Amino acid sequence: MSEWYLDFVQIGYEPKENEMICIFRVEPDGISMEEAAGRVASESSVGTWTTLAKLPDRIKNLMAKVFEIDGDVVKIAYPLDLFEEGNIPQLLSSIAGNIFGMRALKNLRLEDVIFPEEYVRNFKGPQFGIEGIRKRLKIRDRPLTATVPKPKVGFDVDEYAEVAKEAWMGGIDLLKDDENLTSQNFIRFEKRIEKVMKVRDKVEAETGERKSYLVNITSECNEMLKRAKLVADYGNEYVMVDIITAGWSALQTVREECEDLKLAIHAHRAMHAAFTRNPKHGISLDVIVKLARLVGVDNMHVGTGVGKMVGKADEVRRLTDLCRNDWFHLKPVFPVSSGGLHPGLVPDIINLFGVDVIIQAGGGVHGHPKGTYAGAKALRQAIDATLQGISLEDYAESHKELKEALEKWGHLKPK
Ligand code: CAP
Ligand code: MG
Repeated sequence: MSEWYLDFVQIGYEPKENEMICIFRVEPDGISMEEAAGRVASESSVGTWTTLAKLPDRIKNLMAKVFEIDGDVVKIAYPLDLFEEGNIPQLLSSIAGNIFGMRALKNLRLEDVIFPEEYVRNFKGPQFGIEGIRKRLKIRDRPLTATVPKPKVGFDVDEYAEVAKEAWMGGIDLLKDDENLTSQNFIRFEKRIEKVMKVRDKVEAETGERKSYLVNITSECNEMLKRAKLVADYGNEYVMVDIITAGWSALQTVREECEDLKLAIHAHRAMHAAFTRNPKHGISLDVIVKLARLVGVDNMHVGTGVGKMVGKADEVRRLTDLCRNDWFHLKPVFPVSSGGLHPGLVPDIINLFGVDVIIQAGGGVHGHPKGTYAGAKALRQAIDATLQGISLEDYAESHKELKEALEKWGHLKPK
């Protein structure tokens, strides 16, 4: 076995302040942990499978260094010159590329990346941040509410606009397209946004409350830019992007465009579980959330801890902290809690997140026995009760929509 990989192992090395640190979970396949760790460091920086006839000293300075091995956890320091400023695809091609396919490993998971300020400052980050969103929507001191019309796809434009009206009139702040609703032949994007924005204007006039539309522009990149411009023309505040299926390059391009268009970005993470949920192999959501905040999304799905999707409370708490903590110049991201939520789970969500959260309920609004309008009212009533420290049951005595929601779902934690 060539000794080459062990050249990338320097246990006890002190990373420089401006080096990037990756934390991996490594499961070797028939080789030592040191050898496996060295191969990860080599393949993700300058090396390949064998020693090379030439390795100029200058390039030696670009070698990644394994500096800590603790059980199956390996820490690797990367010289910053390995990475092009502001280029997420290139970053991932390095620290999350070939290494996942090496036969020398049974499993590999990228658990975390510690970005030095010198790298972070190449990114704009969120355009608005939590404060900026609250200011734009004139909503203070309470969670924002969102709903996705359900069935998730199938309505035509008129039906969809009707659901939007019912939801917004019932008190929902943000109407959200589902992740797989874009511009199907029965609900073309241009027609949908024209109709929904007319409804938005009417409902704002009637309720005096700000309403906004998380409109899904996910598509080929140039088409996304076209759709974003149309969204801005209608005076909407947001676009929504399925950031994993659309891809990091597209997200960076959309972020640039949204700076000029003054549009906030709602990030849906559909497909993340293809590589995040296996604890032995893949990439953690911690890394995904950090990348999304670097690029500059304003809202990010982080799970519920009690709903239908995987993701326990401690993970949700950790991801929420990554959205909202102090991170150099970057504004905080609004965490979105979604997936099997309904009024009966609102106390759990507010207990987990506090008020700086967007609570999305699709089925939990449109599945209300009395329909969307009542479902929206029930969600807002559950939030009001919780913020006043009143139990849902007590509050339901004088709020029939909440009572009806509790009769159907109680405090059910759906699968
Ligand atoms: C929720 C949802 C969201 C999930 C995504 C859905 O609908 O619209 O896409 O929350 O999962 O399609 O399932 P319900 P996550 O409110 O009806 O469950 O937020 O974990 O990324
Ligand atoms: Mg959805």
